[in-house]
Amino acid sequence: MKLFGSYTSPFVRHCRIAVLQADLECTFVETNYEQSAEGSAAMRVPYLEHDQLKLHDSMSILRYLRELRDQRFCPTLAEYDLLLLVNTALDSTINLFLLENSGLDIASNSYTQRQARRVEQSLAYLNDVAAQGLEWNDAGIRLACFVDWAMFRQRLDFTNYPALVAWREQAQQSKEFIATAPPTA
Ligand SMILES: N[C@@H](CCC(=O)N[C@@H](CS)C(=O)NCC(=O)O)C(=O)O
Repeated sequence: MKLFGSYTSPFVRHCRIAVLQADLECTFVETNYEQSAEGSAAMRVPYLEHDQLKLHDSMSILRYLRELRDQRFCPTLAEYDLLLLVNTALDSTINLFLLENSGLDIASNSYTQRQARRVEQSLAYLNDVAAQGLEWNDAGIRLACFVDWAMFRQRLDFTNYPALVAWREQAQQSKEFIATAPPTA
């Protein structure tokens, strides 16, 4: 089994955590933009190959990895919905990051303004959810990967979201979360 990705992507990190948790034999193939454009129809990382199987999104990869160990992926509707909400906020944050890096003025475009509002509204909601308590399941892991990535890239201000900061601190107790941290240099 081969997992293609980068060491900084939060989507890839979540999959790497699942590989470690499941103690699966899996080769990590570091993959840049050019290689992912060749290797995946979605032109993104992560993607996974296992024998004849090819998966193009972290969600299907996670489901596959969990099922290889006879676990159900997102067994409750509440966990699934939370995972999707975290993912929506993460997608928007990363899109804004990539658009800004490509030279777009994201402050003056009406759709990127909407994306930025989506992120803030999601963070406020997720902060309330985190304050009530989270579990180290796929929704909780994705949220920790998101917050850690946003801090690593200095993309978001978490001053008003103390429960999200606390959740990231709690995540540091997971050996898989520590082992998959983005490189600092
Ligand atoms: N929905 C996808 C999102 C993956 C994604 O956005 N990956 C980013 C890296 S963090 C990427 O490869 N972006 C390249 C691009 O958008 O061209 C998943 O969950 O796997």
